[in-house]
Amino acid sequence: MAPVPKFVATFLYAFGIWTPDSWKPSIQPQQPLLEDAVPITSPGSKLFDGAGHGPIFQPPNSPEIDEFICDYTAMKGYLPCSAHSDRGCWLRNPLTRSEFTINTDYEQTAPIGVVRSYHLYASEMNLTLDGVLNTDGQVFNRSYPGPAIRACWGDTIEVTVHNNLKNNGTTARYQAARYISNGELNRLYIIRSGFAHPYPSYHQDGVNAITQCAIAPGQQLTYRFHAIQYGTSWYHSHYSLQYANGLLGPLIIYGPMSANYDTAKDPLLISDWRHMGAFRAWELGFPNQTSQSITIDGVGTYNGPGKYTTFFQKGIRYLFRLINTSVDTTFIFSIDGHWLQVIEADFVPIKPYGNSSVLIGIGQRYNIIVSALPNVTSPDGNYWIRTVSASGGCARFDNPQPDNRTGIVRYNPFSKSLPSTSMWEFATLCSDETYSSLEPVVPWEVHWNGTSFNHVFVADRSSNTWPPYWPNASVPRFELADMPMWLNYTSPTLLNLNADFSQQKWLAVVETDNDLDAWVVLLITEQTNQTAVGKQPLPLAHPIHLHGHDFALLVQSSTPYTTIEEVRERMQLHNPPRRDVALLPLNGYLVIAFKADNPAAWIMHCHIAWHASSGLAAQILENPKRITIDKPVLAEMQETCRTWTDWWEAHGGSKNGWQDDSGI
Ligand SMILES: [Cu+2]
Repeated sequence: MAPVPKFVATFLYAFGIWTPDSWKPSIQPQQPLLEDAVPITSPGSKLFDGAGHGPIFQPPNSPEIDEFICDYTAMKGYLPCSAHSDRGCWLRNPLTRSEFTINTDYEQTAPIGVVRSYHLYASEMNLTLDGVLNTDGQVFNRSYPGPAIRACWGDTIEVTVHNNLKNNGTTARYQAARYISNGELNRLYIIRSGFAHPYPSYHQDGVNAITQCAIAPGQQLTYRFHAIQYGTSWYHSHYSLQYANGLLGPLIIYGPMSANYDTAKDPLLISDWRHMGAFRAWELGFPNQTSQSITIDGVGTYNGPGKYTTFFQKGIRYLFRLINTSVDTTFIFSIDGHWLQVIEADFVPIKPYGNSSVLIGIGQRYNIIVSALPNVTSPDGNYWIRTVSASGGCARFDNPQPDNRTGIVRYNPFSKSLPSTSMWEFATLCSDETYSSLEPVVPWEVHWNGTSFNHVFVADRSSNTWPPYWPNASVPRFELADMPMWLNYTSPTLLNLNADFSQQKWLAVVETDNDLDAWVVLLITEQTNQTAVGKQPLPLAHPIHLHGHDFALLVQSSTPYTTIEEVRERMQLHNPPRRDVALLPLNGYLVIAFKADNPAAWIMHCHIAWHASSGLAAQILENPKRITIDKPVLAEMQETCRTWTDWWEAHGGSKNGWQDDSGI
């Protein structure tokens, strides 16, 4: 596929129209490097007249063959300042010396961008990602992965999700259209006093039964949010197990980086993959909830080395965006003979550190820079890219175990041979990157002197058989809050702020007496009390994901929780690592903290999809008294609920009780 000619891209961009051809550049070897970012000036174009307004330019960290542009028309007097020798700079006003850089506190200020509109169409599709047919695929825009949603730092993103799903592929009896909601967008806005934002966003998180009702089949819903953070993420359906079937895609916000690179690769979505749809596997029970293959960027090979290929030119520094979109697998990414420089964890730029590999939990993202200067010689110039499954229960593949050689770096674009390189030696333990390595560029100082946690969550296996999952008997029940979570699809939390939540133990109300600077501190621990009645341990590492906030990781302990005094001795308050997914270590605990400055209902869940379905999740209802729902927003929410409830009742939802799982 040829690159989209510039005038076409401009047309698409200017009218907010998006087509599949505009986002998926083909891989072509030996591309010329991008220059340092300079404004595009094209005298014939009104959009690009270059006079009297701020800069329009191609972001330096978009992929090599690309026509995507950042439009900072409103940033009068500013120039782009990203350069090969200074990727930390983004925009600078030479007269006022005001600038937006890697050191800018993005939670206080962001550049003014433009509104970008995307449309996602969910539908069924047969998928043959690894050479084996899966007839239960569910995708956005007839593609796996779905289209990249892209924007520049400070843009407003509008995503309209159209639910064209016809059936869900569970069983013939239960074949029914299901709704799609669009999660994982929440980290892109934080509502703060004194910080301008064009739209209220507390209802834009896209979690069914928490921030909205479902989007019924045939319906659509538009999400709007403000990209005050930048970096690498993904979007996915948050309805039950839908993302396991393919409803996901990358989400990239262009901005500065904490180390220098020359050019960027496409985002790499790394995932486990199954030949059977997730709803079918769920119904068949635990033995069937396994994976068969590994895909990179949607490409894999069942029982053999993968086909993903990328090309290097010697001496060039490449930016990679790694995203683990798995259902059940923690991956360790490496490239034979190449050292990695890690520069961003989730949405948080960090001080660069080097490693031979990087461990990526489910839902986590890392930006890395790879210099094309291998430290071992490969005669044919080919090197394996590897995605090794972490050990200790952090992956569950059928035999034959998938090949960890899932991609190839080629220095010679004409070579067709397979690499003969050896893997770096590294540990495969299922534990996050070293705590002290993840040092954010923009620091947080956490102030906490409490004598108790705001809430304590214990991850365990429960003997509860309520709430009613379908099929009721055969699925395990996990819990974070003394009861497996179960969400009512027709009644989202945000429309029930005054309800009595006492029976919903998975919902934690956090109130800070209107002090938006107060820190909320949560303990999340594995169940290690063998005598707890009705509880059993869940001895695995769990990737715990919080919506609505980056959290400071005050303690990440691989030894069991003892006392709060021990926590106070161990916790790091000065610029701790922060992110939005952290591995709860096997038999250990996490202490996380965030400022209660984003009042809304946020979900916190294990990102192993089977575990979330089994109820290993909780809701944080943050300062509910500060949540005011504007009339138009309320009307839209109620309309979404009305169309969903109509559809749900018409298809016997409440009567048949065919909600498969926790709801997420
Ligand atoms: Cu889990």
